[in-house]
Amino acid sequence: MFKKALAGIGAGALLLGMAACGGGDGGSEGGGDDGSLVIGFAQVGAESAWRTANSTSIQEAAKAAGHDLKFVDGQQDQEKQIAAVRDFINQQVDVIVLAPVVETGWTDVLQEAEDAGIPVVLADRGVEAADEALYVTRLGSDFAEEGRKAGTWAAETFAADADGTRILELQGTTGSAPANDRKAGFFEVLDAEGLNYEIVDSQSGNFTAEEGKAVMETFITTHGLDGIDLLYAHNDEMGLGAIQAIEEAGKVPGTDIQIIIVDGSTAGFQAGVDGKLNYIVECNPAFGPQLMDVLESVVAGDEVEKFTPVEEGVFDATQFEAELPNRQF
Ligand code: GYE
Repeated sequence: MFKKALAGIGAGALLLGMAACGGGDGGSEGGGDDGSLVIGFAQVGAESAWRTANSTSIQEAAKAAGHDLKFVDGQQDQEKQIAAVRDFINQQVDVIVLAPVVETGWTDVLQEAEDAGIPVVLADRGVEAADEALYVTRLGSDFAEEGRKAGTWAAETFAADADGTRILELQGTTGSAPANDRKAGFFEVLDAEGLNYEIVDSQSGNFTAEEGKAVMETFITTHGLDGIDLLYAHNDEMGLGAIQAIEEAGKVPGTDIQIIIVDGSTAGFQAGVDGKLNYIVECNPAFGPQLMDVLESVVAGDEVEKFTPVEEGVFDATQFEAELPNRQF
């Protein structure tokens, strides 16, 4: 439509118009002629320090790159995220970034974006494999690998535990990619290593401190803590909430029960320095600048990998203190 309106008013103006459309086929793709993009970002929510750091990283990187970022906080609610994506489609943004709260239920809205000619890039979390053709690429963590890292430490730490390792698990948001994959990767390694273990209980704490604490209180009421060897919490907040519940029950977290967390926030590392937990699998939220590169490539029509993992480490008790000052969130 834009090109049509410009037709007949001179080749120079037409070229300018095409540049504004990124040389696309008349859709809204391409960004401004200064290379700036209008980006619609449907974020999960603000449930954790990780999430806040991730939002900040993406907002700052967009600003630094001169892009216009339309940011919507989905409040951990898929319906809100779907509404945000539809709104971005109506606004004809250049590219949509979606951090899907859960893996399923995206087919229709992703199809709508494709029909509108607007590319979708997943940031952080993934969607089910059936929807793979409906997004361009995902930039984020390898959650299964994070689970395997946690499992590797647990299998080594409890290898000599002859009467079996009794495990509690605090899962992330039900149906989310990190909850599904951190669980799968963890138990994959325990099984592969032949650890003798029992899952005493496993419930979702929705990635928040409040729910993590509440679920841990229920675990303690139901099973007690005597004879429980390990708590595997899928993120820092749930682990920190659980630590409070354990202390309130008169036990010593990190000693009476060993604890693994995933993320590695300042508060998580501080708890490690204080001896309250035993292993941290890092999940890196600071991929804003990398995301801007990906978005620019996608809008330019360059080939991009279907998945770009961010780099992440692991830390045990001997490393907590030295690493604490390096934490960015
Ligand atoms: O681990 C957790 C957050 O999707 C990787 O979401 C992210 C997870 C992160 O709530 O703290």
